[in-house]
Amino acid sequence: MNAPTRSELTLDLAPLWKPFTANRAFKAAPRLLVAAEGMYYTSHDGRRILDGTAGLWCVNAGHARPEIVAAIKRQAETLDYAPPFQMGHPVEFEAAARLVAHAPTGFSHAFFCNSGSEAADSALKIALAYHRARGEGTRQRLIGRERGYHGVNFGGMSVGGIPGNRKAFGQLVAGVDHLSSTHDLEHNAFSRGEPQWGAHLADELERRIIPLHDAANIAAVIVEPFSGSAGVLLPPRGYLARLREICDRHGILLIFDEVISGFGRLGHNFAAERFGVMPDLITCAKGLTNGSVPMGAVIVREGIYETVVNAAPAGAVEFLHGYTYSGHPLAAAAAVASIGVFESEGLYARAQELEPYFADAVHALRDKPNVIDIRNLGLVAAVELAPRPGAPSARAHDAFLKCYERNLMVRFTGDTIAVSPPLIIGRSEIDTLFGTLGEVIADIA
Ligand code: PXG
Repeated sequence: MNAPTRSELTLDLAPLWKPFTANRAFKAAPRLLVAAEGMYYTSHDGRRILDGTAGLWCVNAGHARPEIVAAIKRQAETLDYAPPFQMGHPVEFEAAARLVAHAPTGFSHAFFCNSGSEAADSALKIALAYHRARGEGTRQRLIGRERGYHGVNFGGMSVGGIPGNRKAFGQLVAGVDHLSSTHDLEHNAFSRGEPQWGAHLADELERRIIPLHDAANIAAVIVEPFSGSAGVLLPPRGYLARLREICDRHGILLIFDEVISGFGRLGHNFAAERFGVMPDLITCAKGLTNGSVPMGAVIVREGIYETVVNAAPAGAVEFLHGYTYSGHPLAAAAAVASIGVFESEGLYARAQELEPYFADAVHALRDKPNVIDIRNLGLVAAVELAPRPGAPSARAHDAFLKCYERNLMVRFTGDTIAVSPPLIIGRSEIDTLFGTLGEVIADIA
């Protein structure tokens, strides 16, 4: 690998406006990744960096998988692009069939887009179109949850509940309400796996939100099975099942945003299977192509596609929604190859096997200074630190920078450090990951 050293970095950093990044601080001290293979990145200053976050929760099978690279290359040479509207190409159909087969039983159709944000907005629109097609067009309200993250487009941002992501952006989509967050350190700190306390928080839907609006005006509830971006907030035991029951009682669609939780993160194809709770729609992205080519999808339960499609006159476009790059040939080829790798390697079973070891390793950090909570499930974990007085998130930010100096990439949000490695991680790499993180937490105390 020919990674440039820091002194060879002659890039002009000025013209790029970086997303979700402190641009000025970053350009003053850039962190560039120039290559990746398996569990490791190569940094621009020539170091091997252990990928503790599967990129950004997406490279579940590890980097530069030859099968996926070859599929993308082959596809680019054969058919680089085809219009998705009123035209088709074989690989988008193949990708849909693979994805639906990979989805829980009862899911029948996939709608493609290019990101998790687009998947969230597409799912919300499908929910509205479905109710309208059934003659229940009054069902327009959308319910999200505090601290939820459903991307950055207006629909997903509006049902999302991370204050900083919303407050600069005006009126948002009207008619949205939020359930309370389930995160509660007083009751659940240092839970191993699903926390015990808090299933009753789902009852808010029936007790507080439905009476405000009348169920006949509510289209859908959207939640992440576990919140990733907000700092790995796990659902209390029984919570998702209660949400399901209440939605069923009132004809409300339940959408699981599985952009992070899908494709093996919890040791199952989708978190719906891990929790034994089936939503009506699943959004996914990230792991769908192992992070290699942008792609998102909405997968719907049997009956939803038929209802929308059959309500339109013969020959009419039934759902006026889609993207120039819906089902893009390169993305579709990457999805087929990625699902192929996940399945043929039994990668999710491997994640299940590693889960207890991974859990022990993260919970061993319990006595490090300033640690106020540790959470884990599948191959995802979080260590929450006490904020420095007057400087929220500074401590976790320091931990992130110090880990990177020590050749480890982690995520931080607020004062929580999140870890979600590729599912190919080995035990010794788990030791290195949490060993380094533990040293760093002690050093910055
Ligand atoms: N839904 C969920 C649950 C996500 O985690 C999105 C939607 C949006 O996906 P796109 O592809 O539009 O980015 C996400 C994205 C973090 C972090 O800090 C996580 C995401 C994005 C940015 C940062 O953990 N997840």
